[in-house]
Amino acid sequence: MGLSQISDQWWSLFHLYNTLGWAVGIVVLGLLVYILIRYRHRPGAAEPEDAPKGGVIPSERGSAAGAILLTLIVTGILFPLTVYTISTVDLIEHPPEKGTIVVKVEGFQWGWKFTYPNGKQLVGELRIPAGEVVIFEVRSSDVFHNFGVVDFKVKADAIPGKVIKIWIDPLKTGTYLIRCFEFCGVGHPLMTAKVVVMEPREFGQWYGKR
Ligand SMILES: [Cu+2]
Repeated sequence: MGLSQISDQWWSLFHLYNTLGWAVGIVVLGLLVYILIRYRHRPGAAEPEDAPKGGVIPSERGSAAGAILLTLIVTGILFPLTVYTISTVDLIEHPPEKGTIVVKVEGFQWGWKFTYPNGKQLVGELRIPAGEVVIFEVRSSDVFHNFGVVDFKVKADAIPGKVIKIWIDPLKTGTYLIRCFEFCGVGHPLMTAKVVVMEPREFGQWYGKR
């Protein structure tokens, strides 16, 4: 947590879906086990009165009020989830208007090349300052690749002839993994790079004048 705005939102969305998934799973499996025990076959014992009969549709179909209530509860859960999910995708796909650094990212068989606004180039390593917005313009010089900055939870296709923008705002210094997420030939498993998030002052010394 606290790695970037997008990864924070991604994780809170993940925990929300994970918690709901567990809650639904426990209720469904709990009911299943309860029913298996309650209506199990007991030699000699009479069937419970409310036991379902094979091939017979129960005449009691529940109440309309119950059906409406359940529909409202399900909608009340799913609608906010949809809105939250769409807003997260929207955040990832729309870089802030004023990006401080725009780095051109070029995928090739098999590696990643990074070009900075001042012409500096790096292959296999991306250096960026902490606390700033970094926009990536992702492209490819040969086949389809996919540029994924794993811990920051962003990914973009690298497609020849196309430029796709994604962004991150790293808040913590450190070294993180970049890798290709689209099978692109025999070298694909080795198509990684690292992103080094530096103290702004240290980055400035390396980068020079902006
Ligand atoms: Cu690849």
